[in-house]
This record gives sequence, C-alpha cells and structure tokens, in this order.
Amino acid sequence: MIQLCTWDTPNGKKVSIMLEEIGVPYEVHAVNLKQNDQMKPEYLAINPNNKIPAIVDTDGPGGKPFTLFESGAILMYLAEKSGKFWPQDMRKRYEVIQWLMFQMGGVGPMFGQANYFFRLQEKVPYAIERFRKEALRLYNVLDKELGQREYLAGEYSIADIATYPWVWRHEVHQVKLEEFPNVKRWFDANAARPAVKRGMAVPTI
Ligand SMILES: N[C@@H](CCC(=O)N[C@@H](CS)C(=O)NCC(=O)O)C(=O)O
Repeated sequence: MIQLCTWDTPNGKKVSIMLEEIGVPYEVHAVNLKQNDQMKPEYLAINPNNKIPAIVDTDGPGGKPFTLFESGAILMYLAEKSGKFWPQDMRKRYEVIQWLMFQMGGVGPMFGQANYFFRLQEKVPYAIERFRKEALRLYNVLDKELGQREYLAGEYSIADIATYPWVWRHEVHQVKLEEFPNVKRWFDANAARPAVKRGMAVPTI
C-alpha cells in the first residue's frame, strides 16, 4: 500500500496520476498547505523540506517501509517498481529521464514563479517580464518537440505525467494554448486518459 501525502497542486497531481496509471492501491493524506500542515513535526518527519508530495510505501525495497519526497524521484520509483512508463532500453529510458529533469528543473520552477509574480498584489514588472518570457520560451521548446513526437519521450511516460499538471495551469500563467498547437494536441491527449482524469481529482478537499 502506498500512502500519498498531497495537496491540490501540480506537483501533488503528478503522483496521483501515476498511481492511477499503474493501478496500485493507495491512501490519500491531504496536507493542507493553506493551514501550513507541511510545517507540522509529523509531516517534517516524512519530508524535511516541508513540501508536498511525499509517499510512504509500506512494502518498500526489502519488504520494509520506504519514505520518499521530491515528485520526480517518486515518479521514477513508482515507474521502476511497477515496470510501467520505464523503458528497458537505456536510450529510451534516458530520454524519459531527460524530459522529466526538464520538467523538474525548468517547467515546474519557472511556471511556479510566473504564477507567483502574476498573482502578487505588489506588481514587480521586472519579475513578471522575466518569468513570462521564460514560460513562453519553455512552451516553445515543448511545442517544437511535440511537433516531432506524440509524447515528450516518444511514448507516453512519466515525463508527460510530470508536465501535464503544470500545463493544465496555462491560464494562470497567462498562456493561450491555441498559440502552441502541438502542446494543445498533446494536452488534449493527456486530458482524455481516464487515469489522468482520476488523478487530477485527487485530493478531494
Ligand atoms: N521539487 C519539489 C517541489 C514541491 C513543491 O514545491 N511543493 C509545493 C506545492 S506544489 C509545496 O508543498 N509548497 C509548500 C511550501 O513551500 O511550504 C517536488 O517536485 O516535489
């Protein structure tokens, strides 16, 4: 059984989508970020970095409980454990890892900063411009790639699972998907997957 500590944000939804895709039983523990639940000592014992998501696999490696934080690491763990979305071929596997890292190091942090500065009451024009430009640059990279391949690493993988919940927020970071037709085609294909629909509905608040 996987215990999933999560909240209603893109990084949390990556993991619930993955758990739905691989079809393993899991229990959801809502960590209410609005009430600072992530700062409670019992949660810090699971993730000392006070962020969601985190998992506890009660049947981890060696049959012992295993705790893991950082959404990219969790996706890789679940992919390796289930053997799904984790190509055996080394080239293909590293293409998946490459696009996963692109999400973890680029898409997530930059879209996150764009959201933050767009919503901030005190307007900081330099920051708004910087992160708007960077978000658009990343959308262009995605659009070019997805013009050549159906999914980010060719076949549907944890790279798509990691990226979709961030693109799902395109309206918040003021991007019109129609201007990125290949991203839109890919976005609609992800959105149509039953496991993605179920995963995006987690947690119920
Ligand atoms: N690199 C981390 C980022 C996680 C993250 O930023 N989580 C946010 C929600 S999307 C959070 O828990 N924020 C609460 C806080 O910063 O106190 C991951 O991918 O797991």
